[in-house]
Amino acid sequence: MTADAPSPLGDADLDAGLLIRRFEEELLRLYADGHLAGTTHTCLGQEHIPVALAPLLTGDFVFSNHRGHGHYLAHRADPHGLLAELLGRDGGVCRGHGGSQHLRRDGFLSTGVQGESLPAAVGVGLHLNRTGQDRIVAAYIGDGTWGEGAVYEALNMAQLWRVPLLVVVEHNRIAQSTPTTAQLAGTIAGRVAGFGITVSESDSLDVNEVRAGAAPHVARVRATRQPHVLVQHTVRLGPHSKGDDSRDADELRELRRLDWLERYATAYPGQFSAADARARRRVADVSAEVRSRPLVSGGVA
Ligand SMILES: Cc1ncc(C[n+]2csc(CCOP(=O)(O)OP(=O)(O)O)c2C)c(N)n1
Repeated sequence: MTADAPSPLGDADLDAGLLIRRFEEELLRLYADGHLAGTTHTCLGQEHIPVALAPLLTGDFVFSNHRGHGHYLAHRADPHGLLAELLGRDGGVCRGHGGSQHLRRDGFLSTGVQGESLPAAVGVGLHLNRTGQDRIVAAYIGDGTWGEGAVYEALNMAQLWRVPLLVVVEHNRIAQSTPTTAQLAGTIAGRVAGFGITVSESDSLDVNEVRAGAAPHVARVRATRQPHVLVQHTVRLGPHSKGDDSRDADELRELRRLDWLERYATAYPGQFSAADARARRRVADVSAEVRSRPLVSGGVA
């Protein structure tokens, strides 16, 4: 991963990335002020991945994980529904039953149980094949989730049954507080190859490059109905959930230097500041409007 100048983005991509960033910063404020109960895992620094992939996966199934707000916002563009879900207000994606980690809407499903999504995604892919659809299933998982046996069982069947499954690995080199180097023998690519599944790997933090790199693989999964694993290296800028970052100050400083949005702001200040003003206004409006809604039963005032 490098801190090179990013390539120019269209406003839609920049708006999508900034919506995720400012939305999650608002969540941290709401948590600190006592409006948000439970926990929340932010994807600060990783927003470029779903922003890059969303246009390639319109109409497809998307499975997400515990760090799923950015996935939902990029793929379903519904900040009101998400915030209402998180705050237990009227109009939440799952009427407040799912919270941060368990969303279900229009083919978007998330689970906070590591590895749980892949067997379900294989089942969905099998159904899509049997019903003659050309839709595919994408599932975002972290590098730490390669410690779950269900991942391997699912990959095995996905390859045997020729399931149109795209596994997107957001490889941020840490699982909660455990560095990946301390828990993963070999490589993810090597493990995937053991199933005869194709794998591609990128360490680009540039939306255009990530999209261009992924596009042929997504098209091949769709056309051949065979799985593919896309390993996307990235940086987790925030703590695992809140206040639980085990990394030292030097490492965090180095990671912040790679922040794709900060580098974009430096490279394209005019476009960035206009888009940022839009995103901040939008998030402020969403937050005020959703917080004015009635609580569903069990919500936190
Ligand atoms: C089966 C299971 N075990 C443990 C946890 C607790 N947990 C939540 S996230 C996480 C680490 C996940 O790391 P990784 O897959 O690398 O994703 P990241 O958090 O880095 O995005 C753990 C241990 C869980 N959610 N599910």
